[in-house]
Amino acid sequence: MARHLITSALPYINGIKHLGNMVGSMLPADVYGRYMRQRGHDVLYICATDEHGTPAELAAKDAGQSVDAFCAEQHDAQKAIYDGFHLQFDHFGRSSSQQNVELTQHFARKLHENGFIEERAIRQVFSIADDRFLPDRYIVGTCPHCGYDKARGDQCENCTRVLDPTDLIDARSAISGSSDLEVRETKHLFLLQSKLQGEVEQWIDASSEEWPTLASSIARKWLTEGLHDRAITRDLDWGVPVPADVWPELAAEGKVFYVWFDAPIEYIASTKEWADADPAGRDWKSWWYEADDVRYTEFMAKDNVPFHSVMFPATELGTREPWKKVDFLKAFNWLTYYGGKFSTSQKRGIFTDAALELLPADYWRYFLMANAPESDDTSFTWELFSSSVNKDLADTLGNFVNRVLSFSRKRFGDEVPAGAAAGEAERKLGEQIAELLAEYEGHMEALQFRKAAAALRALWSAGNSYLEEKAPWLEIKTDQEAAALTLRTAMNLIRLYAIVSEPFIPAAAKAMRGAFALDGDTAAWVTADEARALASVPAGTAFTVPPVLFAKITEDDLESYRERFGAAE
Ligand code: B3M
Ligand code: ZN
Repeated sequence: MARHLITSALPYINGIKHLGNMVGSMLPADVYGRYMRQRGHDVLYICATDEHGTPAELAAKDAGQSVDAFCAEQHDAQKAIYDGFHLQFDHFGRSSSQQNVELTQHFARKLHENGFIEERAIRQVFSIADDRFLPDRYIVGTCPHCGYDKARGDQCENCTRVLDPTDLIDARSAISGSSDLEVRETKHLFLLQSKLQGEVEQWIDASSEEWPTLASSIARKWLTEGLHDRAITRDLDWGVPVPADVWPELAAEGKVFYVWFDAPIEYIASTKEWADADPAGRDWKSWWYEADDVRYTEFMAKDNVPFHSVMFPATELGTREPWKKVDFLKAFNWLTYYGGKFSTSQKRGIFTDAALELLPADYWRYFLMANAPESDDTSFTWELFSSSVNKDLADTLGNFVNRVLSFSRKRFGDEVPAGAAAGEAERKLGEQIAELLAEYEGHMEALQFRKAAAALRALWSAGNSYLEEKAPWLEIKTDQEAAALTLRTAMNLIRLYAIVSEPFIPAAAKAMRGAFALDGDTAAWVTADEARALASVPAGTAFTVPPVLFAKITEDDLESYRERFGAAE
């Protein structure tokens, strides 16, 4: 049994996230975590809300709340939604936790001791209209590299290049829109990434080989551009304070650490939050410190790759302490809405809260993973969504389950019928299911989710082909025993589907598994032999017929969704 540490990019605290945010981080992490748990591994899935930085401050101000109260409320609101999507975090923490303050300050002290932090006077953008220094994300302007006119002072989300605010053309305050900006001198702490370039390159060479190209190519691009020393403090009221014992002057000025310095450290701190809830039974450090027995997989969207593949490992290396670095970095492209960006402000696209109001989580989980933006962007359209869920979930899986159980109950009662002994058709089916199962497992181990969903569909389709070929509704006219065998075999397929579908559609999987009264039944994975035999549900097992698993989306539904959420312009 291996130990698998899984983290997904921390959603910013401000605002309910849209589906694109979830499909590029938390959802695939959950699918993978569920699968690894069912395979019997020791899994720890950690996430948290990313609560520092100007976004939280400004959003709290707009909400007329203190930042802490705003963050506490938003954290719970987001967590409730993720519970609705059946995301099984072992802990969903908060980057404003005391554990993160202590760990972030510890990292800063060690980096300082080892000569990787330096105090420098810099010229920073000050907004007269807002009477404050403007952190990078709150300076917007035109990107000097690609001309994108909504580039942020820290990164251009169009060409993903990392920027400094003074690079921007026609810079203006994102708070007031004022371009009445001036550059003033102020002191900040710098992480001397340039001194760690060689070590980071060595680490990337040694560890990024198996990463998806999307992740390794972005990491290499950033390394090729050269690691620049980066300011890791800000003039904000909200954030991890600079420790006064090391930097008394900056602490007295109320400087806090840059959100991207403390946020990745929250992966560790959130693990400590988890352990602090049960100190006798949980050991947070064994997952992160000298954790050579742990395999660490990260999930994120591509714009987060630079910070995770270079800056955070550089920070860990600079402490000269054995903190666990990522083993596999799974990065995703974007989910767009009819080819355009989801937008909170322009209310374009589906947000996680609205999605759950419309349809159960399984519909979204399946569609998003079966169409995950792995090698390219995926454009969400209502037409693609409805055809995918109607065909795969309602027709192929749901219909199979309902017609097998309903027909058997009608003709043979509430117990799995015995019937004849398995014949050549069942042997062939068993071989086919075992092969498809192995294919599915291969894609899941490789974190290829679209391919895994395709293999899962093939498993569901194999059951339908068997049913059509045997046609128990015809067999029963001449050979009851044959019809019973077919139905018993199909019922064993239903239980197998319940187990192997759980990572993608946990609620429907639970309903399928719950149909059979099997003592001590668990979601433990199916072995190849069990797949071949298709006999885990013995004759005589009592069963019930669950409600229809997936109601189809109608044309009227589609019309109303397009109306409410917008459609192709
Ligand atoms: N809060 C997600 C984003 O850029 C950012 C991830 C932090 S992970 C340490 O939207
Ligand atoms: Zn750009």
